[in-house]
Amino acid sequence: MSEEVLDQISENLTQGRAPQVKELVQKALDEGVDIEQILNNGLVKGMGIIGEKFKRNEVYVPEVLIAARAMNSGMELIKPKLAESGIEAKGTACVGTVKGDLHDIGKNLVCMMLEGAGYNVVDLGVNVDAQTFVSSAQDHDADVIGMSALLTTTMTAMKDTLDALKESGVRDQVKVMVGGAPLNQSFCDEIGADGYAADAASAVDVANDLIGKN
Ligand code: B1M
Repeated sequence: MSEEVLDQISENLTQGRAPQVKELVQKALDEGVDIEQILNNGLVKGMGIIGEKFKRNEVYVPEVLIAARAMNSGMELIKPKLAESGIEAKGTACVGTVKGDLHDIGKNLVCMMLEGAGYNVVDLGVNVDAQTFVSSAQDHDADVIGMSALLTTTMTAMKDTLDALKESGVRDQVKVMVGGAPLNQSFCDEIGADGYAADAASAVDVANDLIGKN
């Protein structure tokens, strides 16, 4: 029975049906299904399916955004209970678009995917300077810093953050993941970041690899 409702949550999420997802999550809670199961075998599973389809170009940005909205509608019911239950997030990721850059669609997708995969995500927004990345990593005890850039003129700001992390002595305590259309693996290597992800679904794989949570 519980498996059936979990499958329905996952299926409706992939279809982007927010009201149904919310209703089904409430039904599962009423039936006494474990919240970790609702999260992992319902919501996160559905978001994972969408992520894989997005990677294969079987769905596009609008479908992912709609699925993420459905995920959030279920999460509204789960979040307060998660805090009570003491279930730990996979890790904390502070994610932002670098200084001088206002593009946030890709960064938002990365945040949604990470959240969907069980991360506690601190969305720093756009035009984030190096010091803000550093202090938010310290304040939130982040496992991962995620930087996004869409402009060839702003991708260089990523190096400033890496330098600032070193100067503040926290570089060894946090993994740095970078992404955005003008980037590639060799740029990531060149600036000394820990991981590069080509798309939002891969960002989850890269973050998991970086913190050893596969
Ligand atoms: Co801008 N823009 N834009 N723009 N814009 C581009 C990026 C551009 C390629 C367009 C072009 O000329 N063909 C060009 C950059 C050229 C270059 O640098 N080589 C450009 C330019 C020049 C500019 C302005 C300078 C234009 C001007 O004013 N003269 C200006 C700059 C403003 C600024 O940032 N300071 C500007 C402004 C804008 C808008 C405000 C109008 C708007 C942004 C709205 C918003 O984001 N809220 C905008 C848009 C929409 C675009 C395009 C059309 C689309 C970008 C987008 O959202 N893509 C873009 C052209 C294009 O790409 N076709 C363009 C969809 C998104 C899902 O993809 O962001 O790549 P993307 O994210 C992907 C991956 O890259 C990856 O995962 C995502 C999902 O798969 N990813 C990560 C991204 N971040 C990641 C982080 C990770 C991991 C993966 O880990 C942390």
